[in-house]
Amino acid sequence: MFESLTDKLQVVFRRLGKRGILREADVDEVLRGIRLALLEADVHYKVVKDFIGRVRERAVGAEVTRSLSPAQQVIKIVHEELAETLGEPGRLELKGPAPYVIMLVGLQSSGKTTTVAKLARYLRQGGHLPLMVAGDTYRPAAITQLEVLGRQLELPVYSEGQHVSPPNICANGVREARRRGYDVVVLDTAGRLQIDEEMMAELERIKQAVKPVETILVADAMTGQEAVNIAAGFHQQIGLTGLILTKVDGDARGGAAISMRAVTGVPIEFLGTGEKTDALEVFHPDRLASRILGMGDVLTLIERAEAAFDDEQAMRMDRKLREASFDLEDFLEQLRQVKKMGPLSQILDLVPGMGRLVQDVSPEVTDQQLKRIEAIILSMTPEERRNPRIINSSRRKRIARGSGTVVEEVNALLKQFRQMQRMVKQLGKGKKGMQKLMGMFG
Ligand SMILES: Nc1nc2c(ncn2[C@@H]2O[C@H](COP(=O)(O)OP(=O)(O)OP(=O)(O)O)[C@@H](O)[C@H]2O)c(=O)[nH]1
Ligand SMILES: [Mg+2]
Repeated sequence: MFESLTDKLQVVFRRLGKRGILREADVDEVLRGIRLALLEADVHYKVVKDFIGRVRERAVGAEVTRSLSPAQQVIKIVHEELAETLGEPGRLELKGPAPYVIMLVGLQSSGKTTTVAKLARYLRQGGHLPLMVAGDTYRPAAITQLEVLGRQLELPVYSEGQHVSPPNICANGVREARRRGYDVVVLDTAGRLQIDEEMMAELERIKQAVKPVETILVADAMTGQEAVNIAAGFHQQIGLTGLILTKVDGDARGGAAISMRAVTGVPIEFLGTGEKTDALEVFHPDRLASRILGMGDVLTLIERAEAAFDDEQAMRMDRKLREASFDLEDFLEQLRQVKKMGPLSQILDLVPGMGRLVQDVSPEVTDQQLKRIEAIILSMTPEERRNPRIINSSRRKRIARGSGTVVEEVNALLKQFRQMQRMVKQLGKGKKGMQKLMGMFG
């Protein structure tokens, strides 16, 4: 699922990545791309409109964070807003006196019966004693299907055959659970091809009879634009507390997930990721958002960059660079910031395109080089660091000895530093110190 949406967004972001500075027109272009990608993934147009509006507002008015590039900033905003749209992490609300009743509803073949078994299994793992109730009397095979699953899992199923009304079966099931000490009851209900009055009325009666703590809509992730009407319909008529999306392992375009949560306002609790009873994932909006954007790695990098660089420090460096008063002390400080982000090899791997560029360089070598550069600078006196011009040949020899390196390496570093200073002056404003430095190593 989400593959094509992910591909399209990647194209949008790749184009963005090449921009040094972000103008309003760039933001608009990116947003057009995102909008199109979401619509093509079957996200409801109203949801898309809302989403784009929020991203735009933040992207245009965004305070410049010095630790991130403009492209990174937009990706970060899109990611956060997407996670926000997807809601909170899934959590079953089992509150009040036991037994807690969880009622699953949904259209035909959406995966209700399978999900009843998945949930029962999940609950047992969490230390609960679940009882499944066969509340679908319309299809003869439905009861058998649940009983088979119960036997597979060695979990109890309550059924009364086909000739008792579903509200009665469900109420009896809950009574049975209370009598025998089961603390959670998971109800399977009948599905219809589409929403109809009769089905809704019966679900309503079941709800009245058993007072569920959770009424969860089980919906097929493959449902396209229809998803919105289905979710809204169920929510208006019987009142939902949560959603479970099934068949997420299929090739759905993913729009349903984004839309259904947005129109109902109830959380997505779980994702069904396969036919087997262990194929159930607790829902995490930020993880799904990363998956949709296909940018897990970039997001990790953004987080690390933010953690490693505080804004104040970045601002100070920026000022120094502009005033060309950037010296080896500052260089050392920047080096240490880069090191805080993790081994250089890993950082480079995380930067799109970079991993491929430096494939030939052994990662140990790069990190080793960083350490040697640090040792060289540390062997200088503060005076030398502030004013590298004074480092004559006898000082070079001393520094090489002190850092366990050779004079050639000291020379190379000083040359590199002079080049950098020149480059900094040429670049002037605009680009940020950090990026310039990263460029040195790239
Ligand atoms: N790949 C995949 N298949 C699933 C998933 N959940 C359910 N299925 C399959 O979807 C089909 C329908 O599942 P059921 O659990 O019988 O659906 P239902 O909503 O109970 O159907 P009715 O009772 O007829 O309304 C079955 O073949 C399941 O194996 C899932 O997460 N992934
Ligand atoms: Mg069923």
